[in-house]
Amino acid sequence: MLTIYSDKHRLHHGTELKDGVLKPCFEMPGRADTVLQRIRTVGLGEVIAPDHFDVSAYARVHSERYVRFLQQAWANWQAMGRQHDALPLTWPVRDMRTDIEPIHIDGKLGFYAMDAGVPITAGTWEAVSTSADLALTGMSRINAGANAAFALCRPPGHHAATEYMGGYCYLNNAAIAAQGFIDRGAKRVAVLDVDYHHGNGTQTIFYDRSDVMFISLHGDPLHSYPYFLGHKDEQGRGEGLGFNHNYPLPHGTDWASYQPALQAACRQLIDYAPDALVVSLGVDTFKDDPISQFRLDNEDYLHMGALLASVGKPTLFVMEGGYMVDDIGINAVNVLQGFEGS
Ligand code: SP5
Ligand code: ZN
Repeated sequence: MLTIYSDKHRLHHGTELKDGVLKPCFEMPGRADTVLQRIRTVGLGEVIAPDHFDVSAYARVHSERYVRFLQQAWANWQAMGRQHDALPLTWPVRDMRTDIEPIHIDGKLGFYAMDAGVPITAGTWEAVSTSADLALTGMSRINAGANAAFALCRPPGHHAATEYMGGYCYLNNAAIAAQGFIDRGAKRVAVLDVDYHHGNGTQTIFYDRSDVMFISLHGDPLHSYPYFLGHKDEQGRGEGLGFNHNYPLPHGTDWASYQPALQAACRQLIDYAPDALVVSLGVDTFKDDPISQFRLDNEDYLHMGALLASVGKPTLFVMEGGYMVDDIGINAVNVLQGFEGS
């Protein structure tokens, strides 16, 4: 399988607020390095650099003012004489105004964030825009006839919505790629999100649409981040009603209880018959993941890949989460090898 990769991801590694303390993000450069190393070890296939895309491709699913904010945030922050990572500290909760963008950088950061897990550093824009370009390059290769591709994205994207970042995510790589397929003539595209965390950003972006189906398997938001979205009764709205499917699963879910949900999701994908499938591939469902609560084991990811192949559609894999760095390469590449039937 073709992999799209860039070492620009190393330009981004920040600090997050966790358990009341500022700590280095679990979302760290070693994650992508380990996956790339595994790809080379097993000889998965060619590894190519991304093409460059214009920011207008990102603005197909994000607002222009949000993309501008991401581009300029570090400069705005530095202009205040600040050297450390930029983090938000005030959020527009219920009954506050979201129609007027604040001018002060502290206002902007809260306005465009859902949490304090999205530090902005000097290299963040270059890393996140390159990450989106990886997904767009994979999309473009599949559009040109490839059966599958793996965008080794870092930072991840599925928590980012039209106008906000969150959960280590800035630009929604999977959503940008799904929209790319539509813009190149696809009638229907499906996004299947197997990251441990609900893909709130992707769901929100496509919630009113029937041309992009979104399906997510994840830790029940009653107990797991992102807490405020991902319940079973979220089925889409208007035109999009019936084109959003959530499978919230309990703590301790292992392959025996995960497999039937994934099987059901695959049946929905087959019925929908998309022109292309985008898989938001998070492997934080692993039993030893430091921030998640499922119990999948290394070899379960081979079965996951085989099930995804049974959908029988051109498939773009987009890397999302997975924080047990020692196993992230084995688990992610097992999905890809399972998909290819090896
Ligand atoms: C892309 C992705 O996987 N983002 C995940 C962001 C999660 N951020 C908040 C995690 C809070 C987890 N707290 C659980 C503590 C367990 N000891
Ligand atoms: Zn996750």
